[in-house]
Amino acid sequence: MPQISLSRRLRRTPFSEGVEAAGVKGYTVYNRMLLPTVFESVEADYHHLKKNVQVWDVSCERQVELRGPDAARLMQMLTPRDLRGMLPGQCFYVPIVDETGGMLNDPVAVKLSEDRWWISIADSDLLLWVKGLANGYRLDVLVDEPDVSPLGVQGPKADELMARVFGDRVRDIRFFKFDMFEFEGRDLAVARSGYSKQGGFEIYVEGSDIGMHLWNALFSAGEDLDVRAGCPNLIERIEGGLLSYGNDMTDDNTPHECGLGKFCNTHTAIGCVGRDALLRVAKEGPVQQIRPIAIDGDAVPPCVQPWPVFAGGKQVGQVTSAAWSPDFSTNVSIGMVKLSHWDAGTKVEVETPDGMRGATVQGQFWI
Ligand code: THG
Repeated sequence: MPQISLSRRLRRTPFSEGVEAAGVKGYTVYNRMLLPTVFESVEADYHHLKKNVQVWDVSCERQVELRGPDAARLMQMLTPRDLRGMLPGQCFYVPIVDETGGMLNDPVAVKLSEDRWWISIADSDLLLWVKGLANGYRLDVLVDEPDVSPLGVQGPKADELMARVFGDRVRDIRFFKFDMFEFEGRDLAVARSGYSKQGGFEIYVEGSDIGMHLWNALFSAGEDLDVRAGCPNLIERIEGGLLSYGNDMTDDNTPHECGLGKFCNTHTAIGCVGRDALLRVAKEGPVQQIRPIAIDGDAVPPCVQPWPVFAGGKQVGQVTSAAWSPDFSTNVSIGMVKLSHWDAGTKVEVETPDGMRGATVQGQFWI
């Protein structure tokens, strides 16, 4: 197979040295930065994540920082989620939409203070859209990408490992909240969040220089916990229904099609640039929506192009992420399915690269 050539344009991270010493076997590119995808094997990594604790280099979740008197106003322009009740110390999963109501990103918004926010972005160039709005509307706000690199600590033993490095106070952090913790004289935001359903934390590492110090501190403290380097796991995130921007949805989809309607308060999100468009589409309701789909047969190959979903000889959707699940003994997948066929239990066929497979639309994700 051809290799992807490295250069300055493909950014390394403050933790790349540790990731490579840990024997990373595969990378993807995310926000023009390296993101590990495999250490031992996707299956071995999956079993370890569900039993132990892993340290994830998710530096590629870059921050778009908003700083200044108009920061909160700009943040509300970006999303149909009503942010008026959000307090400093909270994180919100927020759909970001354009003027047509199309999804531009699905980041975690972090409210540091009234006039300072981080947008922890998925894989799209959100910085350019945000700078464009700030300048076009002549807002009093600075928009840039700070030297902040999230480090994930995920898995059932995450609390124990984090308490050893940051103290027992980390155990008190509630889901999607953060607090400040000192490491080597630096104050770091530590949130209870992360791209897995196994529980854990994200440390927003401010200053690349301390990256490897923190990486090493976590591995030293967790030797007896069998702490390993890990990464977002394809199987686990499909089982849990965690969406991947660019794979499971694009700017052609509304938040409602993505099942993110619960994170929209479009009527009260005054100022959101996609508000009028979303009010129109939300009134009709979506005609296609993200669904979990179980695909029959043995392990499917990786889904690198959408797989058409058929019923009665007609295309009724597409699968965009799929993997064999050892724990559920089926192929788990995420697809976009038309309203006529999205009810739980609906039988469909999926055209995979190695042939047609029977499949069943599920009522809920596996975890
Ligand atoms: N953490 C941080 N930044 C990120 C991600 C992250 N940026 C990129 C990417 N992940 C953004 N996408 C997601 C997708 C899902 C979730 C978070 C970010 C998520 N969802 C939970 C769920 O669906 O169960 C909870 C959402 C909620 O209830 O608020 O966590 O992972 N920093």
